Amino acid sequence: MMPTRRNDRPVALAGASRRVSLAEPAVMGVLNITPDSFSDGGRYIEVEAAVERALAMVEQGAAIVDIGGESTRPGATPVSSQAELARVLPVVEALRAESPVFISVDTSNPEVIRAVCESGADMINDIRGLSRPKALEAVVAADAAACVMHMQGAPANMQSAPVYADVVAEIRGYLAHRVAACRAAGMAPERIAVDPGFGFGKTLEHNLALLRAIGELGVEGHPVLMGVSRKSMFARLFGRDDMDARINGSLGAAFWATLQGVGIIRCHDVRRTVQMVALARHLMQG
Ligand code: 9MG
Repeated sequence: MMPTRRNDRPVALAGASRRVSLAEPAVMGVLNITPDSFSDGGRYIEVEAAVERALAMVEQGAAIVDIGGESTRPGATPVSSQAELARVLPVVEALRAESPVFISVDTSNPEVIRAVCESGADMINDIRGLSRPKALEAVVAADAAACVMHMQGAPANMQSAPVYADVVAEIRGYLAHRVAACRAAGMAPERIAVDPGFGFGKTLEHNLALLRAIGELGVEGHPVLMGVSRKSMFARLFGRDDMDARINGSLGAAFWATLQGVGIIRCHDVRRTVQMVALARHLMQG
């Protein structure tokens, strides 16, 4: 498969019963339902508060809400499928009852995939690229959309010593390989997005190389999802670990990603990111 050329993102990402337009980058708001999540700090444990937060992100311009019940930060310990389901399922059900927003669930577990799709989730965002047994089959059976992400190692150890001969080529190859597996399993092309997995088994230099190349990192016909929001790469880059450094870096990356034709931007700061996308789009049109 040919690498995606700059700015040739597809027109939409489709789930079983809903589509997200990619005429401009779709902003995906992060909703962590984890006690140890690095940004929300477990504040949205209660279902009502989680739904309220999701609706606020939609009001701010999020086209997709990404709900996660297991922390994926470096060093995080895994939780059981039951615990993950108990966190995310009530939120998916309650949000679906309140809103037609495109709902994504960040999970790798087939049991969770089946249950959330039955309850109205449109997309599975899998940091493990649908590599767990039965995960891909569960997505196909639900006719859901999916984002397949690259990760070297696992969250518990991924940042210990990541090594690549050519990070851009290797990740492009991995994404093409996972897209081919999804297509072979029966997924329609308009259901599949790809993600290089910033910070998942990557040093700062790897992340910067990927960000630089993001316009040519995808697989033809499939949108690229970028997730750099508030990541430690910006604390390292700027030599200071505070929220300003992390947010400023994230917004600069969102601006760059828009110029480079990225399809979906995953973020915590929805309003600010929407504004970055709008500015970049205005400049591109002018
Ligand atoms: C769940 N999650 C955390 N970071 C992520 C990223 O960069 N991409 C995707 N797809 N998911 C992420």
